[in-house]
Amino acid sequence: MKKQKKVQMKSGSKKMLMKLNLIALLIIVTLVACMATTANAYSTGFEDIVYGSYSTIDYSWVSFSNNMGNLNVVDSIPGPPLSGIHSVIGPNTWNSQERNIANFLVSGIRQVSVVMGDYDADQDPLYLEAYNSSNVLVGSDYQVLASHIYGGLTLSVATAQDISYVHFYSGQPYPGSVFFDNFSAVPEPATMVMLGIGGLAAIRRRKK
Ligand SMILES: [Ca+2]
Ligand SMILES: [Ca+2]
Repeated sequence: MKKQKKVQMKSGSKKMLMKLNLIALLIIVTLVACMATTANAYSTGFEDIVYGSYSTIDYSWVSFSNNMGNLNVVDSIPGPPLSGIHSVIGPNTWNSQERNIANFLVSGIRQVSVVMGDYDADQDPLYLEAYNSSNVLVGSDYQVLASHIYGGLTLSVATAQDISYVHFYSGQPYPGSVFFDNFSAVPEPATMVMLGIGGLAAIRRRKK
């Protein structure tokens, strides 16, 4: 900011204008870099969690749990897009009410994606449901993993409202019988874009 004011005070010459353009370009590049970083703000493939059984799997930004029992970090990777050597599966109760849950510990989450998959044994209907802090459904995704597939599908939601938590699970005939991996969450991209536009507008005004 100080630099820009100094440049403006000397003003006049084409050189100075070029300098201003360069500064504007640098700011734009920085903003774009910030937005790109924000686009991948939070993610985990569970590679950092030791194999075992957990009532909750906790990160600074999210807490994972299952309404029917413990989550199990296992070495089952049926195929892509599951990846690495760690995935997670619930208690596998075959109860249609079994839900994996991710409670966000940070505010402003607007996009969520998760990979769910299985070995080829059965067809898996896959569900992702996003709720706001008033327990209102604000977004959902549904896909069916065919019975011959070794691997999974990526389910995602993007909403205009803040997401407080998501449920993700598989339905009949064997509810709960899928592994999940590569969970990611993106906070408020709209706000970041508005900040970027505001910054650019300020630069334009200064140049005039
Ligand atoms: Ca993994
Ligand atoms: Ca299954």
